[in-house]
Amino acid sequence: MKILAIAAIGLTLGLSDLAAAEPVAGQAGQVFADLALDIAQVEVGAFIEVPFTLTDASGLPLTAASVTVSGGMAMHGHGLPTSPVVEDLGEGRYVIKGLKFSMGGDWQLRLTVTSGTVIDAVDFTFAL
Ligand SMILES: [Cu+2]
Repeated sequence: MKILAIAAIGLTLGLSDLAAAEPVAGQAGQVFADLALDIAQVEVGAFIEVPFTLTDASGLPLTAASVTVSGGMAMHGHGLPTSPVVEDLGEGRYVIKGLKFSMGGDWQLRLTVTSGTVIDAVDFTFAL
């Protein structure tokens, strides 16, 4: 019985972890982006790096994609305070560098992804 209880707890934790790391579909449904950290939990004013993976509509890693980062606070009428860049780590893995959110409130972040014939934009909205 003890082992079953532990297994049940493990399953619960596993499911909630999966929910937090749910890939987000692009507007065109061609690209799915999975951020490795919860950007709603980052520190305001701190430079952060955000590793992420890209997969295509078949669930395969989207390699050698060109990715640009944009965003801002629509309610405040301003964009991002910095100009983040994306580095390609290979095998569908990438990292956003130089990203910072300068204040608390509602933010939008967009990854614009181009790879061959694939063009898509993945949007994230969150509050800090
Ligand atoms: Cu603002």
